[in-house]
Amino acid sequence: MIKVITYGTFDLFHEGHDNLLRRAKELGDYLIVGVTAERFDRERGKLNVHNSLMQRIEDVKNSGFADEIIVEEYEGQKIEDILKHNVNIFAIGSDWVSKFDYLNEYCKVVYLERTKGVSSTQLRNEKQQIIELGIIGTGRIANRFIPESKYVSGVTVKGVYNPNEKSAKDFCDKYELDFYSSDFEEFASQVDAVYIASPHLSHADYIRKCLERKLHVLCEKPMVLSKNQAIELYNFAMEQNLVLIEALKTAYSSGFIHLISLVKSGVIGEIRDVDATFTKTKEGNIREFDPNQAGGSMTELASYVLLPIIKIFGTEYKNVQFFPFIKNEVDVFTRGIVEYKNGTGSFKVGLRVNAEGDLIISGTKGYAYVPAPWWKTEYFELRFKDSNFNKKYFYKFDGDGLRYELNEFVRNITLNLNHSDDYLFKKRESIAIIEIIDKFLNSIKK
Ligand code: C2G
Repeated sequence: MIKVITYGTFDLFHEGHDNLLRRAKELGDYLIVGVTAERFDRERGKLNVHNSLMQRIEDVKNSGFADEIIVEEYEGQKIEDILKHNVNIFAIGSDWVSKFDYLNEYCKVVYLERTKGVSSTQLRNEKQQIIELGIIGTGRIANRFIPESKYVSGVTVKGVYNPNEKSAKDFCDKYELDFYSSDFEEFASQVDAVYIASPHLSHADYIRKCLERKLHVLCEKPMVLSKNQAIELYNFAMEQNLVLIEALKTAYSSGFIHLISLVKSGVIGEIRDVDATFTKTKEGNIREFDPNQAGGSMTELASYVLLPIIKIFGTEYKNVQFFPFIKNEVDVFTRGIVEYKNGTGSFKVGLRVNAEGDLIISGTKGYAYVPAPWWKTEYFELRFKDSNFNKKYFYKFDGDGLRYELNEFVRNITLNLNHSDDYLFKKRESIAIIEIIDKFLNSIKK
């Protein structure tokens, strides 16, 4: 019996896929089809897959050509599959010519002519309206956002707004955008969605104005500094059937998502402590040290360190305590403890202090160790008393990571998820984090 294997995402199953599977099957007697897992696609930079793994498997099954369907989960799996299933032929479309020659060592490699004029990308673009995005603000983060946005399909950055016309114009020229404006109405009328990258205290007002003008909003963290305001704005977005999400890149990246699901599955037992640190050493007369612009370590960095705590222990904490070091009215360092019924969340944030930026999740059976910078989760270990059971996990965290939050924003708009709470970062989690920052700000008020 001649066994053939082929792989693919098979998103929005089309004629090209059907032709490929038919010809692959004709090469032998038994066809195995490997369908890519969501995580694997994200890792290899395919962020825009529309159909779920279940749907894609169903589509391959319905083609009637597959004798067996497997899931492709990681780099290097092809060799293992070929050996495990005693495969004779590896077949793949001609867009991959020469890329899989290394498999010749294990079986015959056949590149099948690709069907012209049809592709998942083209179908995705046809199905998906391209979202025209405007950026509010022209600071450091806005500058980092533009190159990242190129990696996300279904969205294009059209223009920029800054009340200071010169800053808007310079930014527009630098990135060759279509337009700039210092007039909010004019700006808002030319886009479908906005990314708010302005200073913290301006967020709430901009969000409200954008939602009133029927624009979806992706807002830098912390979205706002008051719990009530967060609830009010999320509700307003839902009433308007608009997407509003907080741009916290870690929450949308595959390494972090997997870490949380592993820990929640109980592999390291019941969790007693989550200890997260994020510090920087900043100098100068910058916004971060300005009390009139809500400067300080907590407003700047607490969204990150509270994320794993809230994700693991939930939003119902019993108490929270802060130990800040304040200079010129802003906390340049804060240690905090969030108390839960069965454990604690500990964190350290600082703008003028050096500390190891790692994350340790301690459980009754073992612990998870994520080295610095844990907020760009590329690697972590699960460690146990018997080190033979230790396990290492590797991921890709591309670029600055801002592409992950934008990708989630586009996915939410395209799939109309604003009512479902099917966000990777839930509204109630975002609200709980904002509430803690809110409590902190009140605690240091004179
Ligand atoms: N294909 C084709 N004709 C098209 C489009 C796709 O023959 N018009 C083929 C591809 O060459 C591939 C298969 O259909 O062999 C699945 O295509 P995709 O779903 O785009 O998957 P891909 O990203 O190519 O994944 O590990 C994954 C594999 O390496 C391939």
